[in-house]
Amino acid sequence: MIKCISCGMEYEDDNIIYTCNNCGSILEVICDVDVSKEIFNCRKSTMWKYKEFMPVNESSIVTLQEGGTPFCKCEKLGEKLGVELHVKVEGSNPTGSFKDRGMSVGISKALELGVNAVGCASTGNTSASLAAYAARAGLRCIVLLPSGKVALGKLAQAMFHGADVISVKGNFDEALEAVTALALEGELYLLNSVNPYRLEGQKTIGYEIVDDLGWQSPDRIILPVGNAGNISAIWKGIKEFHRAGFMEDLPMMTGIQAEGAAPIVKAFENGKEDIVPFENPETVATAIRIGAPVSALKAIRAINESDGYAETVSDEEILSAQKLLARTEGIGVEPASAASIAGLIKLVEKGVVDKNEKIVCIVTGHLLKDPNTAINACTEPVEIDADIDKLSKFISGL
Ligand code: AN7
Repeated sequence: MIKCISCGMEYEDDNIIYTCNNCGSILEVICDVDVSKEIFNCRKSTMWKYKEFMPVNESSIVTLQEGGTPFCKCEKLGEKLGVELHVKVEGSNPTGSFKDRGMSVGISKALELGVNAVGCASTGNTSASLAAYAARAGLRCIVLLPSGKVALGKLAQAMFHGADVISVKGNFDEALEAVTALALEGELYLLNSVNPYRLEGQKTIGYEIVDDLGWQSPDRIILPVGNAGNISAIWKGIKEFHRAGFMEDLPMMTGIQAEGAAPIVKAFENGKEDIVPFENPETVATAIRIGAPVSALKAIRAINESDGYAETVSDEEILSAQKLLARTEGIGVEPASAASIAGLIKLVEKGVVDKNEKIVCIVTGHLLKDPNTAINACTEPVEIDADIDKLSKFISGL
């Protein structure tokens, strides 16, 4: 069953529907499961470990064994900031971002619905992931990308997996509007996160964090927010495990946006549930260069219900956090993902995060997604002859 989050209207699972026919609001999949957590014991560590909570039949599952990502305790960085820090490394998914979780469910659902073509608009990672899963399922894939603004690793993936890649003159929000219109015309099955099945995959990040912590909640989960699907999905997952009695406490959901693309932070600061879109969003973190997040209402509710927080970070803070995480803990992430670490640093300084809080930062995509930003942050290597004397002299002079 699918349900409208505003008016409560319900729809059958086999409806191809993205927003409520009655009021236009966004939808969610109702998940009503009664199992004991012991059923998860001894299962392989992928997101399908929690298959009872997934809205697809086992026989239709399209998977690349996504999920089960590293959960790294970061002692050095944590000590520096005075918190217990764990980092959930979503760049370790098959195509290098958390989007794979959503696409596994979304593409499985597409097969159940019998569609021929799938599509999305994307700042990059959604398209890379969709292209791979569509290839695996044998479906046509059409992706609309904001021209000139997609990081090269992601663009290469979308093209290499055989998607029809169209560069749209405009930003992500305009590309999303266009692809949504195509979906409503029946040209393709839309797999942006407005599709509630996508979020059913992504909610497993919440499940895994609780499982990773020995069936306990962290005090706080911090993550970057763009189109706002992920924070909404993770909160949904956490609430489901809480309702199932698998955990006692709940985490404060803390969303971080780039200063130049921060409609959710502005709404949070103004105590509003509605956002005012950023017309010309801009940030070095191109993944979250989004001005009118589709899941804003779910995200703001997640933040408020969980007594969480929303904060902005500057491009400078993002790039500096990206380097800090890479060089202190060995975890390489793309700029958008580093927003979670930059946000943590800022919230510690502001006193919003208490000393000794148990924090999980979600880093959403791999460093190599955006190779140009990584290369630009470094100096070119010096070229030297393969001569031991010259090399020794150079190394001792460093
Ligand atoms: C690395 O690929 O929107 O708040 O089109 O790639 O759920 O949108 C990507 C988003 C964070 C924000 N980190 O997640 C897309 C796209 C990375 C991302 C986000 C994205 P949402």
